[in-house]
Amino acid sequence: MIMRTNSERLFAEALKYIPGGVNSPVRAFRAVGGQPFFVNKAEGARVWDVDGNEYLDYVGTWGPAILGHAHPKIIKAVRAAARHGTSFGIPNPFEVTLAKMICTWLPSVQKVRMCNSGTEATMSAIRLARGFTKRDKIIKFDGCYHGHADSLLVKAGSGALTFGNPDSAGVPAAFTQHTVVLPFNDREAVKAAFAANPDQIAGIIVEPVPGNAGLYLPQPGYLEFLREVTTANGALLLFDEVMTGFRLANGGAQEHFGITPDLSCFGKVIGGGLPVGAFGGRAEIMDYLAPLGPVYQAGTLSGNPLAMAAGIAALEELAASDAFVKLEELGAALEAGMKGAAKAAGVPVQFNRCGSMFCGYFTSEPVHNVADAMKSDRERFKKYFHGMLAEGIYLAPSQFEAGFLSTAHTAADIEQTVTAAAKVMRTF
Ligand code: HOZ
Repeated sequence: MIMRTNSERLFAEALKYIPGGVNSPVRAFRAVGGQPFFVNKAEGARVWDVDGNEYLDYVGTWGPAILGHAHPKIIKAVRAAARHGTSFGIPNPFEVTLAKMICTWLPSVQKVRMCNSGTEATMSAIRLARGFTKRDKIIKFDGCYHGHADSLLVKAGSGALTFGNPDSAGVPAAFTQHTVVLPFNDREAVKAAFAANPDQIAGIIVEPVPGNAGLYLPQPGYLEFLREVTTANGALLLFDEVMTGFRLANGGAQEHFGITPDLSCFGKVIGGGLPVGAFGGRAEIMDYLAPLGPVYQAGTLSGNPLAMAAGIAALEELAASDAFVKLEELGAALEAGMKGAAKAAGVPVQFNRCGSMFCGYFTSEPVHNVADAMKSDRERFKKYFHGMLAEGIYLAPSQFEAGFLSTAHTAADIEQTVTAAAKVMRTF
């Protein structure tokens, strides 16, 4: 029996002062029941709670920790930067270095603007796409989550889907009237939307590998189709690579699938675990941003020296190591192990994976979009989540989130996970 008395005490206190006791809804365990634990320390692939319990972590701070927690090179870089000041609101050299790295590794990105979160990145990129094309409508896909900006909080994934509020209260209908929501992996729906809205669609925003309703992949040719249909209609293609950027490859999903979007959004990995976001793309589009152009976007802490230093250290380490080879090997081992464990236990599971991102759904049918994802047995997921937690393995506390591997995970960790999953699924 795992004791979490310190976490329980802290959560009771947190509930008095913080709505729901958490600063982001997905942390609250409400989809799986129970209470969140409070973390004291994280290192490598593991986190320790305030009661001293150890967990093998597949949340990885929701994606950023691709090198594992507290990577020595990131800690060193942040310490060194902090000695010179934590924020200037004046340009600093780190901004130039990180911008150059992003532009060098992603050929589609000729210029990039830093901000503070993925939400800021997508919100700003949408505004830029509208300003550049002088069109109002955007297409997004059901179950994709692009942060919590008003115009994008329509049929959104992640916590919005988890808690049954995919269209948030507090967003006036007028703010979303220009957002066209379509099913993912459905070409005819996209063609019909363009036909119904001639010369009105500024762009399509898409997570190239949607990771906010669990994880499912684009069907072969689908991203190519999105590229073609946007170009043919004078619209922009926006890749939300907040999760996939520098995770599926140094050049993100666009390198992995060989697609060139017009604009891309980043976050998570490029901040090395510090708060960051960025959006970038073709120079002629990016130059529409203030101070050069008419589209306004700003931020006191944008380009923050600590976040930039952490991001540079993370990307340098990714480039200098065989990280993506290792992540693929670990991912393949996890996938094979989990499929084997499910089969042996006689439990229908769809284990979707792309590189170091994964999700298991408790359904016998393939999952290609959010409607398929909704067929997963969520009562079973709850049992699975708590069973794994009891085995010391921390998965995202929702069926509608992706799992993340890091280079700090080992073959032994995968074996431990598969053994635990087999044990838990045998109790179903
Ligand atoms: N995009 C992450 C969830 N899918 C963010 C985590 C959060 O919302 O707290």
